Amino acid sequence: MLTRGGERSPPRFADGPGTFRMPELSRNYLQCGRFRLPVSGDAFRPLVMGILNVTPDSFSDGGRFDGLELALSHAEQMIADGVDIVDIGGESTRPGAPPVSAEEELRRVMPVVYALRDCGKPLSVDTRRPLVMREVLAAGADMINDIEGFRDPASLAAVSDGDCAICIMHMQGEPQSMQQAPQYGDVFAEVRDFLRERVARAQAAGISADRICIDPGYGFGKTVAHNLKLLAWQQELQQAIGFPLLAGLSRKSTIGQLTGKPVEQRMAGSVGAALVAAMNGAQIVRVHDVAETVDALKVWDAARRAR
Ligand code: 9MG
Repeated sequence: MLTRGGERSPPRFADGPGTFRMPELSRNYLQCGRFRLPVSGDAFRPLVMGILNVTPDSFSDGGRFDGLELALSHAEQMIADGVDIVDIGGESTRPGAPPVSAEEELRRVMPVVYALRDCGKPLSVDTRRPLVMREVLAAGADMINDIEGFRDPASLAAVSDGDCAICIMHMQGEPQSMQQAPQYGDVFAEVRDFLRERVARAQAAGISADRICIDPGYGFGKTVAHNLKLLAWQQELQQAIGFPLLAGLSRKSTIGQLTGKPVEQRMAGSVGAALVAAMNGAQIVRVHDVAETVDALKVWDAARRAR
């Protein structure tokens, strides 16, 4: 299949999806602020990023964690359950969600960052606002997860100094309208080319390769068919770019459409999706259900090591 740049989509590995290959990365670790997380080599096992929404209408927890106390007890539980990274978000990214001001986002997120910064786990903040990025990094955050892929030059400038990790995600459109009519010629090639270009820009802005991870952005301007194609080809995507890959499918509408389940009954489907993502080359999975995902990944990791 020819892509716009004339490059062919890579052929699927002969042994098919689900046959794990150790990623070819220039470094065995992701530099994540105060932490170095193994992403390849003997010490590697898939990392679990736990979602800590601090929005009143959070995507799938019905706003139960909008208070500081509830957010902290949720984080404590995730840590007890074996989380590797805590991802704090103060703006809902679900399709159709209205944007919030930077001030409101800071009001939601900052107390949580201050309260958790010595919890022993890397803190990621999911934000697309340069002001929020600067403030949370100054307060001790280790990673910035930007659903806009750092397209705003001010966002790149906000993260270029220091040693925080960055997650560059692909999204077609804006959260408010992205699911209205997503369209691609070749979704694999378009996502790959976008991520490659953004990685190059990040490196040109002075961000070293060991601080960067990529994300196909499941559900962000993509139909179920687009998401499935990316998931099936995800290992090839990771290897085509050569950076650790983060996959977030937890409780998303694709899981709902595949299982026929409402959001509050998507745990098993989400654990299955995280497992498929890890088997297809994700180094990090972003999930709501930490304990269940950790257990599922332990089983797969043990089996892959026995081979
Ligand atoms: C904030 N957020 C919601 N879904 C996400 C996903 O799939 N990846 C990343 N990096 N962030 C996400």
